Amino acid sequence: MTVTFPSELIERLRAAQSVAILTGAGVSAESGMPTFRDAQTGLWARYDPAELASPAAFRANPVLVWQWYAYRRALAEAAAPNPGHYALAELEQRIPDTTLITQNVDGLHHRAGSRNVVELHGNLTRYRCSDDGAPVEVTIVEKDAPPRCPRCGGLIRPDVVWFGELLPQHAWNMALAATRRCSLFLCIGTSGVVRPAADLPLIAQADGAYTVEINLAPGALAGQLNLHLYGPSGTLLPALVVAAFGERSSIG
Ligand code: BJW
Repeated sequence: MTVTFPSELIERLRAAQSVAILTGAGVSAESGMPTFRDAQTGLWARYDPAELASPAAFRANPVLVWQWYAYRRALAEAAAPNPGHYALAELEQRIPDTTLITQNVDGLHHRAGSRNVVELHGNLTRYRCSDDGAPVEVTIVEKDAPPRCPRCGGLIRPDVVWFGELLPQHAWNMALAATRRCSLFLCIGTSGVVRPAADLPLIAQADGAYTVEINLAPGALAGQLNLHLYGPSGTLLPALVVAAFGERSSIG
């Protein structure tokens, strides 16, 4: 598929010394990972993801929330990065000061070869104690119910950020610093409704960066950034890298 991009975007990408990228669930949709605002399927069809991703949900029904994360971890392990993930890894090769800020917890950016990844909402494969907050090593993931913390007996939970919880301070600081120093900010596959991540493109824009949204369809950010490109990120991102830098190297 041939895609034509505005020449201003191509020129800014070629000239950029520093790029910040925010990704959301949409970038992994073409790897078969369900997004948050899509209806879930199968066993999980009757649950709203936004209601499972909260400390209150875990307190009320730790078994249910644990099983949901075990299911999503298995999905992520079976999934492969898609051409959108690989194109972003390629972009980092072309522009070394590229920071990939992701809200995703599936690890697919790392698996595609991106190195400078800031995980704002944690990672599905790490765990911590829900009582004392300390990291816990879980080698065999029990699918049915959360194990107990070997130190204090508290329930173990995934090391992800739920609604009402603070983002990891270091990750947030890294994301903010990259946002403030970039000349180009790409916002990809996110509904742009969950804060504080959704504030980042607007902060970049206020600081003078050229801001671009890539999404399947218009959403909360529509009309707010410098440029909006609508289409699947698995098609648009590889096409953008080729348009700016020529044929891709052998990443992926
Ligand atoms: C494609 C595509 C394709 C599909 N190609 N595109 C100010 C006002 C009101 C509320 C708040 C506020 N500030 C903070 C809050 C509260 C809350 C919040 O933002 N609520 C809003 C819903 C209103 N924020 C928080 O609680 C945050 N903490 C915080 O602010 O702490 C301070 C505080 C504490 C106490 C009180 C108040 C403040 C924490 C947020 C944590 C979010 N956690 C989750 C779960 C992570 C773990 C897990 O994965 O299970 O993060 S919720 C969920 O949403 C997940 C996602 O990372 C995040 C964003 O979702 P995302 O990625 O945008 O996915 P979707 O599904 O929404 O969108 C997919 C998009 O892709 C769509 O646009 C599609 O079109 C597109 N797409 N296919 C391109 N092929």
